[in-house]
Amino acid sequence: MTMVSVAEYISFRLKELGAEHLFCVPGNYSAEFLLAAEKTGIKCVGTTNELEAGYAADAYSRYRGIGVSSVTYGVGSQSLYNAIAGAYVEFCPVVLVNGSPPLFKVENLRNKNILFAHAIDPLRTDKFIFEPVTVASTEITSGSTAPGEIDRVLRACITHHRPVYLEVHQGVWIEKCDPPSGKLKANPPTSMEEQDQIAATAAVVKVVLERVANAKHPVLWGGEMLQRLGLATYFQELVRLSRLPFTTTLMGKGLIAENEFPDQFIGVYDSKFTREDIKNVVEKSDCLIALGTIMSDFYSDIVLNSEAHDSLILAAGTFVNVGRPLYTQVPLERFLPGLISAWPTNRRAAQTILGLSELVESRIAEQTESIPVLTTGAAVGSNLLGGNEQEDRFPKITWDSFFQRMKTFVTPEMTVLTDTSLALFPASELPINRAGAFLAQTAWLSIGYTGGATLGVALAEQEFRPVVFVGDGGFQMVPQAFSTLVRETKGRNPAIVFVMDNGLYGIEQFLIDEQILPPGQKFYRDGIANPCSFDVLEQWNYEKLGEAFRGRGFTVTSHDELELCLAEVLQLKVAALVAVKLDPHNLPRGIQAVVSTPHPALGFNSITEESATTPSADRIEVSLGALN
Ligand SMILES: Cc1ncc(C[n+]2csc(CCOP(=O)(O)OP(=O)(O)O)c2C)c(N)n1
Ligand SMILES: [Mg+2]
Repeated sequence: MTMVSVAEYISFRLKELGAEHLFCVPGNYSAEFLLAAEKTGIKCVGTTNELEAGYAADAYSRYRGIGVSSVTYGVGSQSLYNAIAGAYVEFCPVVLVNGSPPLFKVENLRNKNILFAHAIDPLRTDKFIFEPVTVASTEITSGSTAPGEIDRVLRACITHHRPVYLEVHQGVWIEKCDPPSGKLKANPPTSMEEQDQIAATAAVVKVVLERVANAKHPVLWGGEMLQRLGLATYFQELVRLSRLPFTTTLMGKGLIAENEFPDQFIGVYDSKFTREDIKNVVEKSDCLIALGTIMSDFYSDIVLNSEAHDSLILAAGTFVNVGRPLYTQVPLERFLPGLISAWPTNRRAAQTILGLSELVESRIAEQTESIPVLTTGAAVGSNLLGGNEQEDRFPKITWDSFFQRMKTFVTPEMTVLTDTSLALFPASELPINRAGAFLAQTAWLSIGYTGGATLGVALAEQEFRPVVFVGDGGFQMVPQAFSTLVRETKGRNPAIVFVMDNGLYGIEQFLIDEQILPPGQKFYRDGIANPCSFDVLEQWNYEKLGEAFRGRGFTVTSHDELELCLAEVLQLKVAALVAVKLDPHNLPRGIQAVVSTPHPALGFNSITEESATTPSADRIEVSLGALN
């Protein structure tokens, strides 16, 4: 048996698990690993900072089942923390490969107070701080223990679909060990667990089917975990077989092609800002079957409202709630096939659901509706952008008019990424007609995520063109990531990045308006001239920035300019950065509706000490906090 180095061992295993790329910022502590990975055929993609590398690995893992980020100790890994935490929350199997100082340097620090580069104190701090956001970690100190430890940690990663931490001491990378033996597989359940799972699944399937049979308006609600666990085709089969109307979460958008069952797809149910007609069908369902939903507070109303909760069936992870009763030992990968095989063949017609056919018709009609043109006077106070008379001759771009245009611009050959910004809401209505063609980080919600995630998607799914909608605030978090995109997507499917340039941290201003500012001082609702000073963003010249990063840059303020830009961008062989100028006071429809008609559920004008203690006010706090 030919021995291999520890660095080779890790590389072989990562390649076997599906990593053809890894995302890195090099450091001498980990250089030996990068050299070995490249030799093994893993492309080491250098990034402009660690956060970019982490976001890229997260997105890559969503498509490939594994994502890898390699950094150096302390200065590197600790800049990566946000990305690993997000991957943990959103169930992304990311491997953090960290190179660390050799033992003698730690000893020198401990005994002689000589700092090694990136030392915090004698303790090996990195492993310790990553523990809360990883499902397994190890510190490899010798070749002899390496194979077992590496396999243990990687197995945990693919079993739990969550990040792991793999640290190797400098010098140990080149120590010899046995080569990998056998294929690495997720930990199987013990035979006892398996028996329990089979019995529990059969029991819960029976109860669920009884519920469905007695319900008037059952609705299927597909969630992101089905994508993560590779179970989307079961959902597709259930939709086909049951003929029930279905929706998805925002994060699970594009779980299956939205035009595959046009009469059944009601649109995305994303939050309390969802259109009323979609909300009506979902929230009034007497049997809402949520499959693989990460219950973030986007959906807290359903969980916290007792009536809705009683009619909710929630299968996620390894349990199923049927209303309140909880059935454990029912993993999704068992529950879905179990449900499908027991589903009765006497199908109900989808049209029996109240309001469904009207909803479906209007949703389909809206995909091709003409663009609503804004007369400039309709938007309040454009002084932040320095409104100018010449521009006013052309139809201005608004959130709604832009996204209406995007409904026909976006094709199944594109993968749409949407950053945490106001764009999340109108993007939820884009037609996504290919499974997997939509990505947003809507549970962790870190602004700037798409900066790195686009790189991950571009390399994991090279046959599709990434199209990104990011707020100006989000873009300014990791702007230089655009230069990596230029390099990595040149000549293939170059990325198109739309920066939604409203000049401010819009959502933050919206939340402050609604939660904190007194009546009369609200930027959006009262139309006052300036937002809070800390929500104002610098007006960058994105057009020049696009060029400076060796891609192309555009600025569009009117629909005429947008049309010219879109035509040109589609012909480009290099990534494009397009600044879409928006009136800072403009809001997408779903949010506007909340602002212009005080919504009792949001408790406007009533966030007083008194009402803050009522149960409904608690709910408000939770739901608005979703984007904070
Ligand atoms: C890394 C990070 N920092 C801060 C926040 C809080 N936050 C949520 S939304 C938001 C504003 C986003 O502004 P922008 O990207 O310009 O989008 P807009 O809301 O204007 O559409 C901020 C700062 C966050 N979610 N993530
Ligand atoms: Mg903004």
